[in-house]
Amino acid sequence: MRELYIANKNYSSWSLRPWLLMRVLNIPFIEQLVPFSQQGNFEKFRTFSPSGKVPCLVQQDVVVWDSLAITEFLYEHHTDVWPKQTKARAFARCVAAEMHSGFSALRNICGMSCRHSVKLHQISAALQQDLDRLSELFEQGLTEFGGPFLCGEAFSAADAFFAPVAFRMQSYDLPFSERAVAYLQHLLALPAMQDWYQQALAEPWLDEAHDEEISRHGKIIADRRQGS
Ligand SMILES: N[C@@H](CCC(=O)N[C@@H](CS)C(=O)NCC(=O)O)C(=O)O
Repeated sequence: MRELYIANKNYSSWSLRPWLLMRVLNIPFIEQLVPFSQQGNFEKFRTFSPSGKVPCLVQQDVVVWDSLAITEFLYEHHTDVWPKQTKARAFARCVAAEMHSGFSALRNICGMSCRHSVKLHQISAALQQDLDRLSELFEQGLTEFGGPFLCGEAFSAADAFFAPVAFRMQSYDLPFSERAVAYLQHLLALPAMQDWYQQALAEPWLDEAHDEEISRHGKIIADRRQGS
């Protein structure tokens, strides 16, 4: 059985992608959650992941240690990972790659933390540019392929790659276009997204570095962590 190594559900946006993809597409896996530690993660994560990062998929003697590589590896045996139609599949791959290598303002300013609500100190020009581009590409996908998912009727890896954006929208109340908000809310309502969210709220671990980063960019107005 394949094992998926991930970190804290509250914070680990990269872990969410393959986890959600496999959950929604019913691709069996054993979850191995290794929480972030204050002392640094590199040596700990290096025991299973050559890059010292998560997510990492292990299937017998095959190790795949990057969320996009995991997606392509899964596609070899599960063709519903990417859309069936050529044009939709090309679009899905482009936007997933764009998310994988871009949107640095969104990533740096709005770190994923499912349990928090945050009022940003400001929306910088760079962040606004990322938000505008996201609204644009969501609207393009929804218009061309008919929704409710980004590339048509079926959930695909493209949606998995934007799932962390949905949690960020929820936490930071980000100003997307109306159709973009509706799409991201559709992702948030998926049972697997709700499971991830509830498990994130129930996690006992806090990560000071992540929390400090969030406080640098905004004021924390709610913490939904269970027991807090
Ligand atoms: N490009 C990688 C990025 C993975 C990544 O940055 N993972 C973060 C967790 S969300 C990590 O492992 N960080 C460990 C650390 O910063 O010490 C992927 O897509 O898998």
